[in-house]
Amino acid sequence: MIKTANLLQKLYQTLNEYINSSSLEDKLLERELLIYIGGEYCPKSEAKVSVYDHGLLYGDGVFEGIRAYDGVVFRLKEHIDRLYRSASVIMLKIPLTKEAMMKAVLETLRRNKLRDAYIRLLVTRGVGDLGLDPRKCQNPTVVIITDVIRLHSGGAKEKGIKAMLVWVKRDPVDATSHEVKSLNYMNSILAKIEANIAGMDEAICLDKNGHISEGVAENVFIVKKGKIITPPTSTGALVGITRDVAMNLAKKLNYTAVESNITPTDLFTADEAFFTGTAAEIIPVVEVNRRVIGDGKPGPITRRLMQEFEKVVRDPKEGVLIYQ
Ligand code: PXG
Repeated sequence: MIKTANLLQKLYQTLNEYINSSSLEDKLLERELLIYIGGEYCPKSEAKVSVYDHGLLYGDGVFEGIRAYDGVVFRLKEHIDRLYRSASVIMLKIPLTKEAMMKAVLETLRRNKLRDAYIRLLVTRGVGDLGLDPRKCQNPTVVIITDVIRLHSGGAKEKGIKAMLVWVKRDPVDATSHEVKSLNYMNSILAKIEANIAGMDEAICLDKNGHISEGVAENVFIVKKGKIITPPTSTGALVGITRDVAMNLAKKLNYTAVESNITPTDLFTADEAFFTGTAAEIIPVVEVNRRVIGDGKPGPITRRLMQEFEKVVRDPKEGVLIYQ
């Protein structure tokens, strides 16, 4: 009897310890997320698209990666605008108005009771036949995934990361340009594989003229003599929303921030370097192809921008509130 009571008490204690130690993120994951697919909200395990969908067969579609911070979807309007711009370039007619799309994103977040989230919004060409002719696809598929955000591990923000210029050239602007945020990410994946096998944290791609273009899912910045520089989108880089935020913050803090071509030598000899992106936020780059950038630590201007960025992403004026 006493033995059982002791055992029960021990069990209760262990359970309590587990509940207290598991992060909010883990707890959230214990219930099944709902995914929006074509107007329906499906449990994650049932959320499926056809194997005849040209998004799967050909990477034919567009997407956005968006984040919500403390109940504010940061720059939602800008992400929606970019999604529709990308769709218009590939002549994909999204079957929702921008307003309806925005509402669907917010509703998906609410149904999942999320305040801090990573949102993946995608529109594929839809179901067609096995040929690639997009005219066969009459109904584009809209998918909205809202999930908990997994943060970078290993102190990347504090220590900075190591990047590598790789042999994979950024797709040029007269090809499958990353100016369009399409579902075709093979260019980035090839670059990422090179960084992975070299044991580096991230890859940087050059354009076909040898200028720095961008990372696999991040824009690149350097700081030289107090001036902040990022490559123009003519190098094939995405018109990054975080890139735009960083440029605006830099100007607000009275730094000179310009778009200009960057050579590998410019990057190797920069005082500071950093990446920007929705998932990466602002992340210092302290080494490129084993050349140490500055003193090998996140630089003062990068750190200043990171501090301001932390504030701006939570500002309700910079996004849309999930819960009114
Ligand atoms: N360049 C490319 C090629 C990208 O895909 C960025 C730059 C940064 O853009 P934003 O607008 O996010 O500042 C991206 C971002 C992820 C992820 O999980 C992000 C992207 C694509 C795939 C995954 O962060 N796009």
